[in-house]
Amino acid sequence: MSSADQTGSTTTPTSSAGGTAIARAEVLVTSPDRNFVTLRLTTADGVVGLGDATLNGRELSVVSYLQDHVVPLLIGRDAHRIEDTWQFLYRSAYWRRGPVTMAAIAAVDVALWDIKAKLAGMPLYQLLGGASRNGLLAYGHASGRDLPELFDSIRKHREQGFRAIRVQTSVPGIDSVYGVAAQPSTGGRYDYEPAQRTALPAEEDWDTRAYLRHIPTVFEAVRSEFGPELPLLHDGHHRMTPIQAARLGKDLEPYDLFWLEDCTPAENQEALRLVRQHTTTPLAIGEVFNTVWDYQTLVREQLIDYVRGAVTHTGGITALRRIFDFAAQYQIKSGIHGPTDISPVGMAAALHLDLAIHNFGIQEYMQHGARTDETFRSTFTFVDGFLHPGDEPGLGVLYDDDVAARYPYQQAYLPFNRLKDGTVHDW
Ligand code: KDG
Ligand code: MG
Repeated sequence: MSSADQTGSTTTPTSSAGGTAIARAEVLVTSPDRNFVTLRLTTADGVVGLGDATLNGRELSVVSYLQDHVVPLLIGRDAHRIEDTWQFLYRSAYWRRGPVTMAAIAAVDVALWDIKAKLAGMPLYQLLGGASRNGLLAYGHASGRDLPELFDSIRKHREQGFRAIRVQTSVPGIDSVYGVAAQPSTGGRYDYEPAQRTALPAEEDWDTRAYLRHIPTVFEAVRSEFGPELPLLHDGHHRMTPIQAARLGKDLEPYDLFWLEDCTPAENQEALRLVRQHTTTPLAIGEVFNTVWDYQTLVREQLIDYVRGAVTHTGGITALRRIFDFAAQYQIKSGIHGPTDISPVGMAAALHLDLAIHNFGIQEYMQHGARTDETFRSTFTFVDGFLHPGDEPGLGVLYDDDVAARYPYQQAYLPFNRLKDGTVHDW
């Protein structure tokens, strides 16, 4: 798919901006290892800003939202007016929230922060208050179809430097389970499966009772093999009812998890009251959320311990920063979503924000493939288990149009689940 682009000027209240007026806005689509949508804004003076607008499995909806409804509003606006632009895009649409809208707003917001930091000649984290730490503890994804494969994968992650590890395994009696690498030859690294490049979504199967029986035995084995120190995480991927989640949290308490993620489909925030009453296992939620309102009860009632929002899906740095500041008043920390469907642009934005906020918890780091890294050339580093966004002015990411053009968009879907009797279940 070719890029969409709009140049020229329209009359806006901010069109007297001169050199910092947005002169060009391009929506770029590429699929090096998976689909990515990127917004590139260029000012009249030629300063370029990038924002990630990738919504896994629904990429072209955000392309259309940006291209048809947002880009025409941007031309001529002063790139410096980040807050005003955010409020304008959020409020003037009348229709609020939702993943498509908020991914589009996020892309504009991050591209404007990139431009502002480049104009200031500083890495973005400096504009957000400067570094609050030296590096960002990152967790990687280990998985295995059985314990030997899982142990091997955990060892490989530790060799790569990871000091915190997410553990996902197959469950006896279930053919294909979220988070488990299909091929152990990849080192047990779970990667590209979430958006399969197929014309229809892949069907997987699920059995919560079998899962609840199996997972505590896995953590018992991992703890006895790797000892008590290693921070371990687990993703329930929205599959449990509140009472099932409460049971899993309780059963996992002896293994001292860093967090249990997405134990229930948390659009029902009140469900977490029940989970919380029963377990001290720390809870992390929010990768599918897109505004502060999704966290209102969860934060105010201290029903979670980590906010999992992504810069890309939560309206950008401007909005996610506010969620973290709100959460900080309740001793809730950050755990920004960082799978491979967040592009290197979205990842860089996350790292700048992580470095600046006080209530940083941990950063998910799934590692992109070589083709993605060649398309998006980034300055962020991963050394000895810690990420750092680097010190280039702006975000520190360059988009290579020539490389991107080699990888056209491909239809891709996330899988879905059916229970044994054929009922559709949360994936
Ligand atoms: O797009 C869906 C993926 O980002 C999601 O399945 C990954 O749950 C995920 C995680 O924790 O990284
Ligand atoms: Mg998750």
